[in-house]
Amino acid sequence: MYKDSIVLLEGAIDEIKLKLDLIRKNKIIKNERDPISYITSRIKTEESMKQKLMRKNIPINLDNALNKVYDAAGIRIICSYVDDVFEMANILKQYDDMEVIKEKDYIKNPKSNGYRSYHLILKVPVNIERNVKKVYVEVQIRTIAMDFWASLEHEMKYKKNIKSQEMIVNELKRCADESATMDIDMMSIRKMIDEYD
Ligand code: 0O2
Repeated sequence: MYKDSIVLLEGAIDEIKLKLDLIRKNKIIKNERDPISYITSRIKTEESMKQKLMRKNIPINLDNALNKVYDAAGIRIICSYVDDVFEMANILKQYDDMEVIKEKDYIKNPKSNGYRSYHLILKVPVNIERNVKKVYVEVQIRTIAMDFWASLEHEMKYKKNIKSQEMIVNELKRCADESATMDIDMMSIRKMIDEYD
């Protein structure tokens, strides 16, 4: 469906990665802590895009894949601490050349299943020769613990006929809440340690 647009989608991801790389280098030069633990990125598979368009009752075509849903290109920024997540979101929102299309704070407002993450949809200019195209990128910013949880919960979605589904859903919710408490505790401990030279 969007094979010919891969270069644009990858270009948009690279634009954000370059910005993130500079932020990290600048922090290191200033002897500040690197807020990012690691970064992953992906172009959504055509199959997954078709499923998403169908789920949202949107006709399956290239224009809709690139402009009606916003996550053909996606970046995940994994931070150690919750305050780093908000710092990264604020930094990314301040660039003049990227437009913030949508913002969802699933940390302050977790989903009922326990999902936590900060989502930004950015519109990123990509220069190819003399053409500038604006490309949507979904940026998910979360802690290591939130990412660990989301990966496990995501696995459940691919399994059919899970017999103890209700129990697993409840256990996942419990883990999400416990790890959210741990995230806050770890951040508080880090802040206490930070007060010493
Ligand atoms: P995949 O396979 O990860 O690509 P909307 O803004 O509601 O119109 P959307 O895109 O459904 O559209 O918004 P939302 O809720 O911000 O979700 C976008 C992505 O966040 C999802 O993409 C997931 O990657 C992640 N996500 C959201 N909710 C959950 C959740 O409950 N569990 C997990 N593990 N991930 C979640 P996709 O396309 O659904 O999936």
